[in-house]
Amino acid sequence: MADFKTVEVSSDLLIIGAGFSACGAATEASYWAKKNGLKVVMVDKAATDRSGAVAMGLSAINQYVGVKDGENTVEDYVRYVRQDLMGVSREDLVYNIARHVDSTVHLFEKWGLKIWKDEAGKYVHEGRWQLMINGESYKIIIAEAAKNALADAGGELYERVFIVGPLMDGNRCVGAVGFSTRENQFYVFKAKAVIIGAGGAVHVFRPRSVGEGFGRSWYPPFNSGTSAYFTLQAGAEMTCQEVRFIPVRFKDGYGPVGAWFLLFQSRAISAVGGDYMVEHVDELENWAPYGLAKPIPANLRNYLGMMDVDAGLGPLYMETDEAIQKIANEYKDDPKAFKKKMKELESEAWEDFLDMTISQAILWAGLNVKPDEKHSEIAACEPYFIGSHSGASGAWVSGPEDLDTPYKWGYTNMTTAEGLFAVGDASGASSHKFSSGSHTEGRIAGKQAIKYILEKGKEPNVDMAKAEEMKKAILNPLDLFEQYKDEFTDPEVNTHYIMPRQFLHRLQKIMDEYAGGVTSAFKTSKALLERGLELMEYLREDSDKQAARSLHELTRAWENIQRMWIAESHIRTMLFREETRWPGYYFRADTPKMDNDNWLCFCNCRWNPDSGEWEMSKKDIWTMPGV
Ligand code: SFD
Ligand code: AMP
Repeated sequence: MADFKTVEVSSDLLIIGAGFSACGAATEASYWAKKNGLKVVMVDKAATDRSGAVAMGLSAINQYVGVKDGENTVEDYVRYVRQDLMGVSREDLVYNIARHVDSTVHLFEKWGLKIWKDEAGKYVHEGRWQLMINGESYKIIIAEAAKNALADAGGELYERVFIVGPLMDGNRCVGAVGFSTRENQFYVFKAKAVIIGAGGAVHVFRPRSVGEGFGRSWYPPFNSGTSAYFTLQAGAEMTCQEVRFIPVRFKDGYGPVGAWFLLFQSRAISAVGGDYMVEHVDELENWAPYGLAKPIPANLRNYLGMMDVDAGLGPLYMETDEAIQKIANEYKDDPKAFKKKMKELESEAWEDFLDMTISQAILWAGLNVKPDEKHSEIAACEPYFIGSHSGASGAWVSGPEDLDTPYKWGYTNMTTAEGLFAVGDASGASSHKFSSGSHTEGRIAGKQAIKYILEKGKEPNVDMAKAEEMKKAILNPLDLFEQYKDEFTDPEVNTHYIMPRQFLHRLQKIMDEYAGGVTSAFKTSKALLERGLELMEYLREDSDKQAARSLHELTRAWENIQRMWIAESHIRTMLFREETRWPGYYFRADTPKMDNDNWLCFCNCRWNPDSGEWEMSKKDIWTMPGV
């Protein structure tokens, strides 16, 4: 076996990930841990300052309810999420986050985040729920608060440690194992409670950007499905694994469109100039009641655009020039004011990208795009798993104590595995949390996990023989390479192993062609899904044949395995749900209609660690009384 030192780290609470939700958890848990003499440890595969979805920054805070200004109520937000997710949301979780999210945003501002204000000192809204920010350093600000809180409570932060999977004592999660991405060290983290906040998953499906563009995607390429793998391996129940997210973005640079649609009130059109939201309005009746209410759900907005693409009317364009001209025209009688407004709009347009998707600005510059002169191409991206945005995949977690719901078996945000909490993209059916809501959910779970430790926490009973077994399996790709590398002249072509990149391409091909990826125009069917599952079996058989030359490739190999698991749960859940509910995310051609009588429910899945079998189930939707 490769020579790796085993490092043991003990704590009361282990937080996995140091993204938005985990930073929220660390900030809040540290406060309560300090009061109670408990130790918190946070661990991330990258560096907290620039890790996860917000690494490059963001240009807006997408969840702010604005209760203090009387702008909206928490119940309004519950209605909004119900509508956007075609009726399928855990309203208790959405409500719980929404009632606390404003205080999180106020903390962000206190910590130094610049939120745009108008002349009257009020926040500038991008849309009803969204606030404009100067967000290039958003992640650094939130990371600083988490690191300070941890340090103040005597906690520890481990960076560049890749977490592979959970340590279990029966149904109780007692820690995690992983390895350093920089040194030959294997880590065994022991804890009385664990919070998983390691984000969603990308590159499960074949991306649009391949070849020299490989690695470009809307979602951060380093979130590989660790959260879902972790909770699945722990035997926890999952929900909405079929609800992937497909954002429409500026093509190839993946720049955001929210500011264009909401702030600049722009239209999107087909190549022949039609506004697909107007031309296909009749189609929305097929998706009533959701298709007929406002705002039209994100998947339906996608779908109407896809109808044009399917009809050969692509490319689609964002009418940036028209939108800018329309706003500036209000000043047309005053040439000086007009010029000033145009300059201001132009710089806002560029800042939107420079705050969060710098490569889109570079691409625009490279293609000589002037947004005020010419429209710009948009397209639907490949599918991603991001339960905190407009997707919904993640673990099935216990609801808040004070609401009378059928979803309570423990502490808020605890999964069905004892002592294991899930937050952000890791927790399901509570979409539209975004950055602020994910941090809020982290705070909620951080406080609850400390409560759990104080009331029910036990010394973690970690079987070190089992941990050693896991070490051997985790380092296997390095051993395999060493053992067989000299048998062939090309180290990447070998009958004994495959390289992580080759394995990834195989996974992506299966998902793309059978599970409704880009080249299948996001369509699938029972027959395709069943064939996809068959091929996944072969892929799984080969998953322990991956070889790695370095720590870098070892990371890639384990990211692949995590992706393979989220992929399988996705296929199985799409197969289970015999209807089409979210056209624009995926379309089941053999069950093309929404079927509220049978499928207005959650579809849950669980991998049973004892039998190795998958269990599928339906769960009722609880609707908030009076909302
Ligand atoms: O509008 C391991 N999001 C936006 N939210 C907003 O509020 N405003 C916006 O402007 C947003 N835009 C946006 C957004 C997301 C993305 C991808 C883009 C644009 C391109 C949503 C938020 O970013 C999102 O909701 C939160 O970030 C979710 O938080 P969380 O904690 O669930 O995920 P994370 O922040 O990505 O952090 C994950 C962390 O886990 C680490 N990690 N650590 C150890 N071991 C492993 N094996 C690990 N695997 C992953 C990561 O390094 C990371 O630190 S808009 O354009 O849509
Ligand atoms: P996006 O950049 O698409 O992620 O959008 C940012 C925010 O604006 C999210 O909350 C979206 O749901 C919302 N949004 C984007 N476009 C629209 C639209 N056309 N109508 C309503 N909401 C939108």
